[in-house]
Amino acid sequence: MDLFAATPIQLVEDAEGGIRYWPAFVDEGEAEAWFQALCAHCEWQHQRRPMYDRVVDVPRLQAWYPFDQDSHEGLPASLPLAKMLARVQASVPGGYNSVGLNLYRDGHDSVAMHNDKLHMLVPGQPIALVSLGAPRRMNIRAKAGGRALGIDLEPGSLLVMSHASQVTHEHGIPKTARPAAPRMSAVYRARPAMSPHLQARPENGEMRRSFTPAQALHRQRPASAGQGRQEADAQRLDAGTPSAAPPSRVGGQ
Ligand SMILES: O=C(O)CCC(=O)C(=O)O
Ligand SMILES: [Mn+2]
Repeated sequence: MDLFAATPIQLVEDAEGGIRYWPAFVDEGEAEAWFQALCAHCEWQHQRRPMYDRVVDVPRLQAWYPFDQDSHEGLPASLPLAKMLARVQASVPGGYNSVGLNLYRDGHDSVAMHNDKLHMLVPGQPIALVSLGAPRRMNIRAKAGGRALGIDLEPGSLLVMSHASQVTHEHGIPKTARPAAPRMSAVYRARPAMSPHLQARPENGEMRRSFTPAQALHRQRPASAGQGRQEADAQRLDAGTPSAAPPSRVGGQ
């Protein structure tokens, strides 16, 4: 194994490993192959969420694959997700049973500052985030206050956040005015066992649209600004997947 990849940068400290970053977790060629395969073959969805009196777009595409922790049943053979999981497990062992993917088509796509939803995470288990495609900045901020830490998530990198860090810190990917090529994150989590209706991916009342691979990277904008759909990212509602939590809850996946 590459010694470089074996040494994480410690960004936040806590009793569960804090937040750690491996810049060169996999080599460029492998990262690019994973990115291309996931772009082409994931079942990308564009969510819309009710917000006050309107329905707004979630400003990124998403895909979800719950899977069996032992057999990995649920991870499609056409995707490199099982291989990626094996790499994650070798560095940061965990009880992963779900992977959520985000596709940021350009600098307009984003995820607002949030913590991942605690009721959707097994306590003590890590959250492992593999970045692919173009680099994008993630901001990490202590809820207690202070300046945000900005970290440029490189393709082929791994960011691991402890469960405890979701209580103390928030993270987000801000929009950028700079030209930004597509970027993807694959986020492995340990979800608690829950009733079948909660395992279903979308939130109650949520509207989703599917994308073919060819459409996935082509942003479809409203015909005229002002009349079109509003994006949710100015609010904190866009952060994360579907859950049964009340819509006002700040939450990630
Ligand atoms: O794309 C990323 O790096 C962050 C995604 C995230 O925070 C989430 O899915 O909850
Ligand atoms: Mn998150």
